[in-house]
Amino acid sequence: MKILVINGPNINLLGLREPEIYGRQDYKALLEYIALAGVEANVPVECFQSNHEGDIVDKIQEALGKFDGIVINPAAYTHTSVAIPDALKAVAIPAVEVHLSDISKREEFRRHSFVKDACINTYAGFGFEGYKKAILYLKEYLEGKRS
Ligand code: CA2
Repeated sequence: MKILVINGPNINLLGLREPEIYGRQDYKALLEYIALAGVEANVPVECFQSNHEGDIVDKIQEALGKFDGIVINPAAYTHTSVAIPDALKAVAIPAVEVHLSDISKREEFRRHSFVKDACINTYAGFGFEGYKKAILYLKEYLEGKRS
């Protein structure tokens, strides 16, 4: 079992501004947190970040046959992209959506996710912990312990 974690635009700038929304920790700390979550869950995890929608679509397509599950924080593309959920549906790799902030309680334009329908679950508003929850959820799902 192998899980791919995808982070979208500007997540690489975490910690620079808006700590009240995204926390004080930077992207390097997020990568370390996710790596530890993978070790604790005993699941190999690979991380990918891009500021480009097409690169994220390419990565999802390339995941076919290589990864069993995808954790994705599409960042701003959550609210604009049709290509990313289309790619997730096309490869049919079980995916869990993650957001650091609770997008349901933010500006109107952030409340809708185009990606949600292509995912088996969503964690929003748990900060870094959302990624761990997503990895554990996917692990149980892939082991057949969740439907
Ligand atoms: O809450 C989340 O995880 C988001 O996906 C984060 C995105 C935002 O566009 C989504 O609506 C919700 C933004 C990620 C990074 O934003 C930064 C803002 C200031 C400084 C550094 C990064």
